[in-house]
Amino acid sequence: MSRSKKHKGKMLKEKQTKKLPYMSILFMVIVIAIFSGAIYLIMSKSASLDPVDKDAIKMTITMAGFEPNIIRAKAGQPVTINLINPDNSHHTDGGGVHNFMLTAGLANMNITVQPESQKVFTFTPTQKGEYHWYCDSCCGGRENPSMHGTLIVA
Ligand SMILES: [Cu+2]
Repeated sequence: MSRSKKHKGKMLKEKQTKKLPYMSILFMVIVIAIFSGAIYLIMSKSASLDPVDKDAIKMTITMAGFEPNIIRAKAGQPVTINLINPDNSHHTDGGGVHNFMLTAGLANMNITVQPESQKVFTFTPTQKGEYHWYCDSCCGGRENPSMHGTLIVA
């Protein structure tokens, strides 16, 4: 009697030790899946912020302002800007949305770029001069000194 009990106990122990590697493999698989998922998300986000139009002027707009904030152009020649907004929608001011407004003298442009996205737009300056653009969707908008840029048409 005592012998069979002992045997049963041994069997149970064996079952537990057999189950253990299976559980740790499952755990490892889950950990790897979570990590590769996170890496994929990070990579895909930065990849999507590469300019879609390589021939355009690459311009980023963040809470810090426009980069570059001076553009030189020639009258009569089209200007194409690839505006990139890397800010996310968690910004409390304006929800990460930025825009490019150029309303004085040259054109009437109001280009909105959503958080973590980009927009390509083209316009043709017709007259020489200096023109001002700004963003009015965040941080005080037009009143914010960093949310401005200058287009110099020669
Ligand atoms: Cu803005």
